[in-house]
Amino acid sequence: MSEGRASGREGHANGSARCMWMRGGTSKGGYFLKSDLPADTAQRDTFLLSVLGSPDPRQIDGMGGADPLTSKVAVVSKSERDGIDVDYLFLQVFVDQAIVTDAQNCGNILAGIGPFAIERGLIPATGDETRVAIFMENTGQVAVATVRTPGGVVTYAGDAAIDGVPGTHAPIPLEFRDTAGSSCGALLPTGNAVDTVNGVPVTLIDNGMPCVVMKATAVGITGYEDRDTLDADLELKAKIEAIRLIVGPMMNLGDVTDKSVPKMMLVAPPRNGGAVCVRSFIPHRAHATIGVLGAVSVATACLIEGSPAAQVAHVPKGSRKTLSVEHPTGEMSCVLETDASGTVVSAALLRTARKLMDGVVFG
Ligand code: NQM
Repeated sequence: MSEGRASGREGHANGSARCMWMRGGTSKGGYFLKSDLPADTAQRDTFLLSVLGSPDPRQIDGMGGADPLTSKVAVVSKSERDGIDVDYLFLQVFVDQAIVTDAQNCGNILAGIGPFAIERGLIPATGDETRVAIFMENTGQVAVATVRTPGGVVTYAGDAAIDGVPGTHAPIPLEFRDTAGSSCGALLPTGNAVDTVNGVPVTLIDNGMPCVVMKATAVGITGYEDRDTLDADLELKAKIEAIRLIVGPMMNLGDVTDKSVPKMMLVAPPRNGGAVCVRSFIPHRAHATIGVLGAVSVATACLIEGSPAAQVAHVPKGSRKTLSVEHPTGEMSCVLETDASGTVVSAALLRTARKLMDGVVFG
């Protein structure tokens, strides 16, 4: 075991490990070097559940924020792959169940990976900006993050604002390529632009995140509700969970009862000059904003003729389109690049991140 690896020391049953706590985009979680965590997956997960304080709706005995968006973990290592700087495994630690899953990616936590990798010395800073090529182990795809490193040091301060986070911070542009079919094997795993499930027309799509996109009105809401209203709507939640369980196998995800995918995306016409308005469930709680790759997948659905999203969206013309995805606390702009056939070939978004704590965490 290396220094800092979960080691059972200091009277904590599950040990301790070196860790950085960071906000990545509109999420927050623990960032670990892979070498600082137990190599055995079961031991690692027991440690992480204990660190976050799960299972417990308040996560009172751990670092988690009693919300799936703040109960997240990044495991990072130097990459052996050609042209890649670091490997990133995302783990979602459930709040009120003893589940740690790698079945999804996370583009928000991804925003902290570049700064973390530089701070931990996995890669050198290369000037005022450092481009970090990140292999996303969950889905086998690559993202490139650009980190501000004036004088060879990571800075988190800057003038970029993202909705859902107060204040301004250093911009961290993220670029994705070839994210289609990340977990489902194909952009449209059923081969259809629209399937009808329990009488609701849906698009089953995966452009980096498996998503079920439907009109909000098709499940009885406007699509402009706030997070608390959505979370209190148990009838709505039951309706969309029933759909989710049916489409899991259709999307090649198998039984999704204990999985955090697919995400449920309820779309409506934009209200603030954007391309589309979305309320998302991830999958059992409403999202405060929207996931990064979730937004990419919904924006992509807006380009699919005849889909529920296309029916409500205002899509700009041109092969390089900026789609502003409106969410409960603002918007997220996705820049989509399409080829001659109209297929999305790359996506870019702006995020920020901030180091909150660097030290040793106890399980
Ligand atoms: O879709 C939450 C988040 C996410 C995921 C979730 C994400 C993404 O906002 O890339 O960022 O969908 O569970 O952190």
